[in-house]
Amino acid sequence: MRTQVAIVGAGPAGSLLSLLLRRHGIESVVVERQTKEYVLGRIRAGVLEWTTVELLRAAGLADRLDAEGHVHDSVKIGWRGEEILSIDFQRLTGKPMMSYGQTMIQEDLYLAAEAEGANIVFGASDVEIHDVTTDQPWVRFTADGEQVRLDCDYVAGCDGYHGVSRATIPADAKTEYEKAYPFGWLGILSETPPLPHLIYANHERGFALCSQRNPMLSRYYVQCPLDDTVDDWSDDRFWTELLARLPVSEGEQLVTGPSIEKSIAPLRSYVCEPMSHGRLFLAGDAAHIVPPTGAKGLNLAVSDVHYLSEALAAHYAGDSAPLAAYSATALHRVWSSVRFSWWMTTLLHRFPDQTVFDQRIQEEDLTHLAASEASQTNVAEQYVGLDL
Ligand code: RFL
Ligand code: PHB
Repeated sequence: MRTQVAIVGAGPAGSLLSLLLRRHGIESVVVERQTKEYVLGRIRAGVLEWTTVELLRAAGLADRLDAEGHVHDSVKIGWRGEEILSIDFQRLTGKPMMSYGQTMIQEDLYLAAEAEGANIVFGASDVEIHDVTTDQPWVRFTADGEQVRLDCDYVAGCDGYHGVSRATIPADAKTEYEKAYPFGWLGILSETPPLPHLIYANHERGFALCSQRNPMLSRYYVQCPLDDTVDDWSDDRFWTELLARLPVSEGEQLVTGPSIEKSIAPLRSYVCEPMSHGRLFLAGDAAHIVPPTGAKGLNLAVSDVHYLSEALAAHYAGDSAPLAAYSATALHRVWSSVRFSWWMTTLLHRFPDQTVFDQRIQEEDLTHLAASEASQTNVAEQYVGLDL
């Protein structure tokens, strides 16, 4: 089998890349380890930067997003169980944000891929990437019990943090930057009306976040110890803990109900530099991880594949400079999001070794943020993200 670009992984990065390349007349084959149903069952991101919305619109992939996404102009941050500040990013930056679940984006991308005849091989096992430092790279995988060799011009590694692509790059050809945080997020979905705002809460019992998917589907998170399992968290325990951490006026509006999904994710920051090796280009979580506190991971996956698709299109049209610059171009945005997500995480969570002094410093940062429009503008600019 032969194609121009072999894409490993059909998460948001890989499936969107395949569609963006088609718009430039570039062929690709996507190989995905899981089944389609498995990928669609993962509950992850929920907040999109406006650049992500506009990019999906420009690619003709935003009909349902425009019909069903929830545009919001501000976020709230609560602390000490009573104080609340609101950051109005529409007023401060001229840009809103959009609440729209990653599951729905993934469904939209798979529907478009099917309608356009894009080639995605689900259930591909034993994926191996070969000869990326030659001009004839190839990928081998097993599908339906048969080994397949896929020859290509380029390989896009879009297979997430645990994929094979990054591991293909020799240790002496990459530098890895990593920070693990000493806690996780326990997230639940419930078929209850969400609070009208996205609210992040700093509390002595730990961080909490209220978000949404649609008018009858809410998404909530609480910070939890890394060794907790979902069995430690009955619905009752979850709601009691969430209520204890929210500002009282927000908690009064909370509608509780049975959870329909519950999962725990550890928090880490990670960057691999460069994001390329020979003819292999990494995009999305395969190259970098941010803690979800800044809502940046999916947005970075989208901006990476935007840069990569434009660079490949320029290359096939005769200009190879953007492809040579892909890693540097993407990393500029990556580090901006890594820094912001680290800062949000540090400001809002309770660290196990945190003293009362440290807590007062966090509260002072929040008090200052509440009083200073300059500080709010700084946060708003980073939350809505850089222009492409
Ligand atoms: P994905 O989504 O991990 O997809 C990678 C795909 O590659 C497949 N794969 C392989 N395929 C073939 N061979 C192999 N050897 C393979 N190994 C893996 C996998 O099965 C999978 O289908 O990476 P991608 O496409 O780069 O997308 C990244 C995003 O999923 C991620 O950054 C976001 O979900 C992060 N994130 C958030 N991002 C935001 O922008 N806004 C948010 O509000 C937000 N909230 C979140 C989040 C992530 C969370 N978790 C669970 C870590 C909230 C949470 C709780
Ligand atoms: C979500 O809705 O899942 C969500 C919202 C904001 C974040 C992270 C996750 O910072």
